[in-house]
Amino acid sequence: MTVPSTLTSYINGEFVDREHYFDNINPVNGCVVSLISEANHQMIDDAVAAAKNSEWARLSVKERCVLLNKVADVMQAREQEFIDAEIADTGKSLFQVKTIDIPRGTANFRFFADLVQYPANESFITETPQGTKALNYSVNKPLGVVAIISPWNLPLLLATWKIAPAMACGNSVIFKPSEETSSTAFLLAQVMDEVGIPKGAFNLILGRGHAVGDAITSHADIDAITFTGASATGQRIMASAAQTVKPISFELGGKNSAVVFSDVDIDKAVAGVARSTFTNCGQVCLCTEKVYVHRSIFDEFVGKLKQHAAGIKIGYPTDDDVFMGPLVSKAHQTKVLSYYQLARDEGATIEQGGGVPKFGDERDEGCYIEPTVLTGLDDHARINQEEIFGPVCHVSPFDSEAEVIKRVNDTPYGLAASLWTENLSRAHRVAPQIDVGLVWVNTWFLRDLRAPFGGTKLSGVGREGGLHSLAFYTEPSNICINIEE
Ligand code: 6OD
Repeated sequence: MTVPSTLTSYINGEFVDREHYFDNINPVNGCVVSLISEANHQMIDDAVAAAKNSEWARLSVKERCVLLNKVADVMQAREQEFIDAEIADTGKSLFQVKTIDIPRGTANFRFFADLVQYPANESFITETPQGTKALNYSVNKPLGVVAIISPWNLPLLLATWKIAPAMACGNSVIFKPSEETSSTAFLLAQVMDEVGIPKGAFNLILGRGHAVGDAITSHADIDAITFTGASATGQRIMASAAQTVKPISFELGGKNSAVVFSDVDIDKAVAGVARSTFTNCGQVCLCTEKVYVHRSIFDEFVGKLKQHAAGIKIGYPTDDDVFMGPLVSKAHQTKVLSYYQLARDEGATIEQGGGVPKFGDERDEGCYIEPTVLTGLDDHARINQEEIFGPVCHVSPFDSEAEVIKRVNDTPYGLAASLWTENLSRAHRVAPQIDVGLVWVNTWFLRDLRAPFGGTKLSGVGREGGLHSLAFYTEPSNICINIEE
């Protein structure tokens, strides 16, 4: 496995090592993978100034798209390095990195480089009551300098989901990845450099939130902020953005439900709910944490879900058939374990898991955790209200459609839900009544990059995806021309 040993920021087309380092830890065994050179405020000012002055916005759309497609080509050519780096930072399984994280990284660039070339501008022929005629048309201009702050759970996927449309629209970016996962961000900066992206168009700032995050989000010359991460951080960024009334786009936390109706094929539904709960160790904002199962099939469903969880292979991310590696960090392992303890304290039945697996080797120093299935709590238990972000779900019985809709919506979050039913009318009837940004029926995390993505309530502000992304990353300016003789 080859992973860069020192990670630095990339500002105005140069890699900048401030020689002030913190450790990047491998969650498999707690060892240091690399050193991260932390940026300072001067470097942020330099990056923002470079972004403002970059020639990127002055390139034609076609020129920008050719370059962004080249970024995707080089990422693909260096796929193995991206795979190794993502695994070293996160411990996620090779299968997942190869099938989800890295392919979506390149797909994001290709998709937005294509999409941005086709939308028409709005135009109207206007006739006033007095008989004056005018042509109104709008031009969609880049916002300027966009700050992109991305999380550690799907590092390359979620960063490029924002970097690609922002740059395709002609913005320069200041990209701050999570301090837990800087390796693929650093590789991406190398790719931008290799491809010859104009200086200042892409700037990478590495460092911890307290050291660099606040200085970026409060910077007066940043024109917009897009962020994926915890709701509490989103609230802080929103307050900071309010000072200069910056546009924001936020994908925040979730407390997502799966609803299993009595008409399902139970084995298929168990497999689907398990995938939605345990993928990436539950560290996807879309993962299921609450499962509602019709009372008539509740016992059978719980029995099969327990069996499924018990059979999940946990181990080294690159070993064959491993589905779950470790959680991302010790701090996160401590947090998820505190919820396992809280479940006990609140009186839950631990149907499966609830602890830390023992390996008898270096992995015991890592951040592993057991996939866990809980039952027995009511909807207002903290376990059923707070986002845990681990491989755990609580399963409850329900009796009627109206009841379950009410219970699913009884949360401060509104990101995603999945419905499991063979009854098409029921699916159409129930889905729009769930107060979330995304409802999947008989599937989960099946993505079309054109579809609106985002959440309601504490789960976010705005939508990205397809034309929604282009709308966020541009500012329409209307031009009204009098066409009277
Ligand atoms: O698939 C995507 O585009 C996306 N934004 C996924 C978000 C997952 C959050 O953890």
